[in-house]
Amino acid sequence: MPLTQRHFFSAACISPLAKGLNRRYPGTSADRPFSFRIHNSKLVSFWQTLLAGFESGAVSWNGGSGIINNATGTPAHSGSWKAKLAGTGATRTDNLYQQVAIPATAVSATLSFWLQVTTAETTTSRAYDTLRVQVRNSGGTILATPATYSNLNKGSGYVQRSMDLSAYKGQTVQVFFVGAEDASLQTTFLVDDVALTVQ
Ligand SMILES: [Ca+2]
Repeated sequence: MPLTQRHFFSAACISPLAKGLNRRYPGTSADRPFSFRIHNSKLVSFWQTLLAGFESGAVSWNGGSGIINNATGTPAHSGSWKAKLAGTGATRTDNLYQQVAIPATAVSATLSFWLQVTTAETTTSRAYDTLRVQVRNSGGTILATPATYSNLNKGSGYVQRSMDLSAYKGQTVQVFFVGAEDASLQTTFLVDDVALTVQ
């Protein structure tokens, strides 16, 4: 657990479970809320989410206008805001990304988010419309595509997805979502509560 003495004393002086305090994870450049848990007077875990969420709107995220929205017709998983990629029934590609430095000292780095897929496609075997989750370097080059979802993942509610990004410790990367739709039959990808959690 890559804690500094400053973190330890901050934790020990407050409460057994604290959340929402702004601290800077060692090796990162911005203060963000962090959480920790104390058991038997010992700090047993410490974690921090490095990505900014959607509740402030399109702040911190890059991509096409309107992707991050609070339209009530496509509800968020939590709060009012979420990202909506594709969903037009016409050929298009929506990009959404945030750049983040994953500290070299992190023990683990896990990307998680909640995804809901609705579609007018009826196939049970062909992925016509896709949402790719990519890791790109700061120049935009694709390093990996840890997950791809499609119209085949349709469902009536949000489902939590997660993937291990610990291979990118010590790197500045773009967490990148690409929603691509073919020429007919809409598929909507709703993404919310994106978190990159390091411990
Ligand atoms: Ca389609």
